[in-house]
Amino acid sequence: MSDTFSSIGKRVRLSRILPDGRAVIFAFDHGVEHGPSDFPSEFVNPRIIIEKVVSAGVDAIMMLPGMARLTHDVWMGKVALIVKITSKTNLRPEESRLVQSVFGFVEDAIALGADAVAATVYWGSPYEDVMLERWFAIRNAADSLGLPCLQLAYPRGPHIKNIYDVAIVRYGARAAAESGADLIKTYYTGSKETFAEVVKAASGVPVLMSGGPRVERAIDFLKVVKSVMDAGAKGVVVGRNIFQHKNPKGMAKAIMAIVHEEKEPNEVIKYVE
Ligand code: FBP
Repeated sequence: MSDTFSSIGKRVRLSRILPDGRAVIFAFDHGVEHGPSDFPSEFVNPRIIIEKVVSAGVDAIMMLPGMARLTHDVWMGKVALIVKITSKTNLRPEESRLVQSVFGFVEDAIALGADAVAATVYWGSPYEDVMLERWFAIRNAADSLGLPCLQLAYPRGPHIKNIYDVAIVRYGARAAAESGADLIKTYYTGSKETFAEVVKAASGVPVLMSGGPRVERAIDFLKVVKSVMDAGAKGVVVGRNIFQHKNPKGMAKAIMAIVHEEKEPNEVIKYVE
C-alpha cells in the first residue's frame, strides 16, 4: 500500500479520459487560439457544436476555463474535462506568437471538476525558458493534487524549418516525456512508420495526435487517424477536422470507431456520408 492518494487520483482521472487505454478528445480552444472565424457560422455559439460532439460519445473535451463555465450544463456527466490553462491569440504580433500566456490556474481546473489540465510548450521557441517555467509550475501544482498534465508538445521556432519533420516531432515528444507529461499531444509526421518513431521516443508516455487544419476529404483524415493508431498512438485530439466538417457528429463517431474498435476508415466513412 505504498500508493499515495495523488498517484491514485491521477490513475482514476486518466481512466476517465482513456477508458480502454485510448481516447478521442475534442479540442475546443480555437475561439482564443484562432478566433471565432475558425467556426462555421452555425457553431459560433459553442453550445450547439459541443452538444453534437458530446452526443457522438467522445471521451473528453479540452477547453479553456471560461468556456468550461459557459457550457458546463451541456457536457457535464457525459465526458471527461481537460482544462487548458495556457493560450494566446493570433491578434498579437507574429514574433510574440511563440509563447503562450497564463490562461488560468490548476486551482481553476480543480474547481471546475477537471480530469486533467493541459498546457502548451513550443519546443525550440526563443521563449522556451518561460514556457518551461510555466509548465513546471503547473505540473508541480497538479501533481500533488492527482491531476494529470497533458502537454501540447509543439516544436516551433525560428530555427525549425519543418514542424512535421519526424526528427523534430520526436524530439518534442521525448522532451515532453522527460518534462513529466502524463499525456503528449503532438503533430502527425506523415506516415505510420515515422509516427511510430515519435511514439517510441515518448518512452511509454501516451501519445495523442493533434488533428491539425481541416483535411478536404474526410476519408483522408480517417486514414491518418488509423495510421497513428497502428503506429502505437493512444488516441487523437481533434478540433477543426470535427467542427469544420459538415457532419461533426458523424466525424466524431467515425473517429471513435477507429480509435476504440479498430475499424478501418472505409468501414466508418458511412457515418459521415
Ligand atoms: P486542431 O485539431 O483543430 O488542430 O486542434 C488542435 C489544436 O492544438 C488546438 O487545441 C489549438 O487551438 C490549435 O490546434 C492550435 O493550432 P495552431 O497552433 O496551429 O494555430
